[in-house]
Amino acid sequence: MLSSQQFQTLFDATLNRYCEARFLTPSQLSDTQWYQFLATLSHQTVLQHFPANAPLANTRKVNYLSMEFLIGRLLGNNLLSLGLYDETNQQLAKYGKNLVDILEQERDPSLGNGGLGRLAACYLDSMASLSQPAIGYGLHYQYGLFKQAFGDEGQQLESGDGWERDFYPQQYHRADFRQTVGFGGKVSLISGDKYAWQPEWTIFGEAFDLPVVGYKGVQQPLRLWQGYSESAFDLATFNDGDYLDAESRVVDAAKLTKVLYPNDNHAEGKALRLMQQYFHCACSVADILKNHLAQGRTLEQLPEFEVIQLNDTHPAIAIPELLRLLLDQYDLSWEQAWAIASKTFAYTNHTLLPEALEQWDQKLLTQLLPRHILIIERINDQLRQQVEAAFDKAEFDAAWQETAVLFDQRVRMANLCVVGSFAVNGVAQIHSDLVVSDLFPAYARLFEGRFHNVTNGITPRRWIRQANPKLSALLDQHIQGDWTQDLSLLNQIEPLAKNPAFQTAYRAIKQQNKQALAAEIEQTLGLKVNCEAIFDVQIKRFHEYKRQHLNLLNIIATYQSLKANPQQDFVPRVFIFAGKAAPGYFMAKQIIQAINGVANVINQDPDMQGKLQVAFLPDYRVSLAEKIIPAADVSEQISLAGKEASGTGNMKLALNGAITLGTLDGANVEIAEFAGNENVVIFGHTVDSVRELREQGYVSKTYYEQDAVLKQAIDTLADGTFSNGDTERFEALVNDMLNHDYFCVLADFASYREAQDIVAKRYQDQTAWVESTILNTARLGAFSSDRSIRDYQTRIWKK
Ligand code: GLS
Repeated sequence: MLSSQQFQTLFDATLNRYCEARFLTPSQLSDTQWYQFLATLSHQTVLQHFPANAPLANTRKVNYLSMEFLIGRLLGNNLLSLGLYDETNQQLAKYGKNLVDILEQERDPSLGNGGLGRLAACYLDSMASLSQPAIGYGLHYQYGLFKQAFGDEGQQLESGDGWERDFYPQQYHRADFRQTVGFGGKVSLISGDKYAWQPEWTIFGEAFDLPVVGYKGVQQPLRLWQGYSESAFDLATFNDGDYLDAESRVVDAAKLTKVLYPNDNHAEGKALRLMQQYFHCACSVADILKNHLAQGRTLEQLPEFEVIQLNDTHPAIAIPELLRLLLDQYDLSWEQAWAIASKTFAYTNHTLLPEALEQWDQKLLTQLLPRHILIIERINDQLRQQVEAAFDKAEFDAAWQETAVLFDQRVRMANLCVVGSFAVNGVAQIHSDLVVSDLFPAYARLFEGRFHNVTNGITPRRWIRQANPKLSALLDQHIQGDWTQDLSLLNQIEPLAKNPAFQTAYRAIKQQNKQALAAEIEQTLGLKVNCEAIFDVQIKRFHEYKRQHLNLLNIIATYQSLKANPQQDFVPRVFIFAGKAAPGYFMAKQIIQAINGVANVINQDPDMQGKLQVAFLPDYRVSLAEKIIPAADVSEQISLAGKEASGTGNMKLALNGAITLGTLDGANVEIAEFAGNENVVIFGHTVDSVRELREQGYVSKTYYEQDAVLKQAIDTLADGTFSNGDTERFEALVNDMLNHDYFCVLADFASYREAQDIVAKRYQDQTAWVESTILNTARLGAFSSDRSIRDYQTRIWKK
């Protein structure tokens, strides 16, 4: 580590060089240039002065394969981890600059969609902080998740998010770590279990390493692969005179890592996506094997030293890829290869939604990966024998229907993962239980001991220390020990929950954070919000199961009630939304547009000023989340029970002192358990009662007909009140709610409104409210991603 003096010297020398190269003096540097300079300085400091990871005795090295790493801005986080945040600020002050402003210059590398990608980033942070040897493997997308804006009619507009990957200062291009990846072509049997694959075309993958800097820990890489063509022209084809076709291969390679698929909880059955997945896996598996063998270890020792953790099914093709290499390149028998692979992979399931469980068309897979399909068929045959042996004749059909990897001309990737992994885990207790009871009961019988739970977590470095510096300073004052490294220490503030001085301080911080967010809202939307109001926050992807439209119906009903009865005793509210919808997800986009339509009317109504306001901030991303979360009073976690695997925003918000208003879904269940039922507000149907509702034949219209408040809310959505008289704009959404409503919004409406009343009543007693929010911070230390990583170490990665 650098001493303060050493850092100062390095800072001055690097700044001199940076300025000289540009013929500028420090006072002439723009904020963007200051950012570039600092990012380069921080990157060099990490590589030259921060220790790389060393193996641990009792856990294997983790190779974390994920198509998404939603890392967010790195500079601030890295300076904090290096212990150089304050020093840097002091150095900058000499030039009249402020670090917070400079950090705003960094573009978020948005290389993920939502919770799944952000979880991967939190886990990299925790693994580096705990010195768990690990490497993240992902793709170096040119465009991350699209930028979101809103059109005149409140509709979502998408544009490309160029994060200028080619100029990103905090990465290292390792052109020497080059892999060749084949596609298409023919397969021929050599002998025994060995085949030869002659791909039709090949492309290169080159690595870009972004160092992940652990808090007072070590640094290790996030390795992102980028696609290149073998050469500008495939010369053989060129000589044949078919050079136009040769050129099209060039496009294919560049296209491969051009853009992140913008889907969350939804599988896209496109060939390009499958190619991305295979490219990612082929590069990563080859790299893992190369590194393993370079240490003088045998192939048989692979599972002893390495684990390949599959972040959902997106990297599932890594399983047949490893088998292929072991069989065809290293001449192992099927039994030997299987023994190695099946002890190396572990799979995390992140969703039960059927539309998100990937299945590939067998024909497409055969065309693109002819050797892999043979391996998958072999896995399927082997599995069939196991299922035949374990289930009697009467049970077999049902068991096979659930467990088969190849079924109905489809390759079921979740099944491939379960069969090919030694451990499978869900991401919150209720979700892990449902994986066993609803998704894979036959597998649970077949592979006893394979299924686990590891409840998700979030890194306290980014989500408290960095995002909420004021709260962090208060915690520092009152907690013995470094809570950033051991979040269970937060329980030391529990005895202070009733302490008036502590309450005042805690509340003042929330108020200041609300003011900062209010300034952001005003700057972005031109809307002045009332900081005395409850800041009620729903920030996440737009998805019907997350039910932003339930929130919206309550807002409309509240508006109508205030219009009808302006004198009522009302606790002012600002409803804050942020989130993106997949560009192809029509219904989610309708919900976005409807919220904007309602916001427009309410915010312009003079009767509502300071009472009821709706702020929908565009372009939700990590850096925006960091601004909203510390300012929230209420955290909306209102998915239909059984649909949200875990959630992680719920953890960030609660730890920063927001009260969870939620259903018994995902990690809400555990949040309620730890915080205490009196410190959350739970409503709505449970997993069991949803089941009953469906069995009885759920008819949403009955609720509409029997509840005048609900009816009026839906009717005004339909009658043009919120769409400038356009009665068609929200037709699809209204029709869906009345005639379909798969996610039971109408069934939970009454209960949700009651819960909202409870929130308002509790907020009126500020002393009790603040006590409750303090207890949320004090009691939720278990939701640190450090705890999750320790769970992975003891339950899954152990040697
Ligand atoms: C998700 C789930 O929907 C979230 O509930 C979960 O918190 C997250 C991380 O485990 O994974 N699955 C998914 O496809 N996108 C997600 O955010």
